[in-house]
Amino acid sequence: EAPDTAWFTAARFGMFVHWGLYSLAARHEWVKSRERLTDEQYQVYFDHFDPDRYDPVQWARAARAAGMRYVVLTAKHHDGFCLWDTALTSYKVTNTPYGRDLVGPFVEACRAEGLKVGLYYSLIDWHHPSFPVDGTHPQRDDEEFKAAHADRDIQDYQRYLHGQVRELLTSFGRIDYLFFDFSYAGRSWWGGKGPDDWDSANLLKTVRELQPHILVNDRTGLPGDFVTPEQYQPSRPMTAPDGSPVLWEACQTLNGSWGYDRDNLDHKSADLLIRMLVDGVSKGGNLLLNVGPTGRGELDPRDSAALAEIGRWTRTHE
Ligand code: FUL
Repeated sequence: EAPDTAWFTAARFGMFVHWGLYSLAARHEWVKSRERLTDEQYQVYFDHFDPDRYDPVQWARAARAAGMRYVVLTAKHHDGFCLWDTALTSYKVTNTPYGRDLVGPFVEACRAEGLKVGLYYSLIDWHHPSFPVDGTHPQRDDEEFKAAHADRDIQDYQRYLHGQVRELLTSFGRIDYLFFDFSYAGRSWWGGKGPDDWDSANLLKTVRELQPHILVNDRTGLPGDFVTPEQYQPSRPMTAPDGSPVLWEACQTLNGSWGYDRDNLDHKSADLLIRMLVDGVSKGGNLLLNVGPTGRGELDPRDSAALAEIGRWTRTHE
């Protein structure tokens, strides 16, 4: 069995969901890094994580009604918080007041709506004790912290990340798509990590053994099944370094932030979003449009309104 690209090309339009502890802070998913928050300072979001309005069926229906054919959820973002009941850390949803797995119900809801299922997994991790204090790390300016943590062993972290990816691909049935984040073109732009640090070659091998049909992106630092231009629309069909065509998917925010950003009013209009979708498809690409649900698990009404308006257009033109 080979990677299944047919559905991806036919799908054209998917929903990205950035959701985690940072949704409670409500001011960008990089808040821990941007504001140099310590684990102790960030802990308040963990202690209050109780998304009483989480309804993945509603997310999946909103995606489908917009004309989307797949959904990609951040199982773990850069802050390291895990949305499933991983055996490899206690920094997970089942230890918050909410106390239950979030990924399983998400996967089921997508399947029930006939949507393909994608997961996002951050290769960088601002919570794991063995992840080196790199240029993205919240404590990067804290000389005392850096000195105390200078001996962090990325090999140890590597085992953790490989184990977690194995869990994600063996606990929830068929997963159609994986979005790793991030090293681009061999190196990450901050901190200089690349495929050797993640042991990306073996990571990809494991992924393909566990789910041979799966599509994997290009941000392990090694080529994957598709490339991921971020917050820009390519001006022509994308190609590999040798000039051959590649599958591509532009990921786009609604307002510049991926995580729920309460006071951000810089929303793209539905008209613009539809033009971006059409423009991308005309160049052979997909659009992965992001929503940032609130800390309580609801879609932001501004996001829902944009999706509903796009849906009116897609239904007219299907
Ligand atoms: C980036 C991340 O740093 C952002 O937070 C977001 O997840 C985006 C899709 O990828 O590299």
